Amino acid sequence: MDTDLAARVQESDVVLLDGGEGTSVVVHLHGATALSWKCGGREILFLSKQAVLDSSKAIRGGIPLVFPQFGPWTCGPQHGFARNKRWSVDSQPQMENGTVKCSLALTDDEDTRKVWNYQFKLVYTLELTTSSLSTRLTVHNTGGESFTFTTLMHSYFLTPDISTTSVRGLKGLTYTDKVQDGKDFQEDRDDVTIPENYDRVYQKCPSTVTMDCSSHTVSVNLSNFTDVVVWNPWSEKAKTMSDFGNEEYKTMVCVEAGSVSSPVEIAAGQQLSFQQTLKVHAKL
Ligand code: TA6
Repeated sequence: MDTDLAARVQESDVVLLDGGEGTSVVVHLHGATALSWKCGGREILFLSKQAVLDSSKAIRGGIPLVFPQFGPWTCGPQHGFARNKRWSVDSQPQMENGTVKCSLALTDDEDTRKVWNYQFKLVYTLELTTSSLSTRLTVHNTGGESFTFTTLMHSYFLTPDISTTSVRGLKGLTYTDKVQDGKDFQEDRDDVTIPENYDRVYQKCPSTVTMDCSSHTVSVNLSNFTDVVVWNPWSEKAKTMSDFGNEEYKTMVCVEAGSVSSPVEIAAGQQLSFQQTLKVHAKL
């Protein structure tokens, strides 16, 4: 783990997946939030220098997990409780045929049932190879009645410069623009550049979208997710976030795999899995 990251966390709060050859992932048990993903020595995830890592609030960066509610929530803070709870290690990191696997779990407790009275178990599995990271969330309805939820992997990607960064694979999709009063629009660009505050929910997404920046690309392959959120707070909103530097919008973009545009129903006893597979392609 980077020495500067090691200095910001308690060893007992994090799990390290070490793939060797400059490949690793550091996951914080608070929210099962991946803080860092190094691929061939390159850091792929953005983590704010002002992110709070003492488990007192959701982590600003990495891959926060959103469950059971994406966006504003009448039962509690937006984006639900999963990113603000302490997860347990379900299976320790293990290398198998060149892939490091690890899983974390979260089950309902009196705090969650107080705000959202359903029984569940979430199992979050990370699989790391020399060029990819897969993150899979399996939702188990362990109660006696069905419930609905929305879920998302709120991935923050590092970029050398937002002005030379784009997202590909969104052309032709309908998106809900939260910056324009939630109105729907059609994307007509092959390369979606981000010149200002973007907060868009692209719906019925193809299996793969790609974040393209000057040094590398990250392809995001969706499995069972239906939507992709593209978010950058830009300068004005950056100033309103205490755990985000005023200039940090220039070196990050969120490309978030989710099922958020319509609620997902899960029957009693059923389990549903949602996965993103992230692949890095360095530019020569
Ligand atoms: O995913 C985009 C978004 O929903 C934005 O609207 C913005 O609120 C962002 O999430 C961050 O939310 P947070 O609660 O982590 O500050």
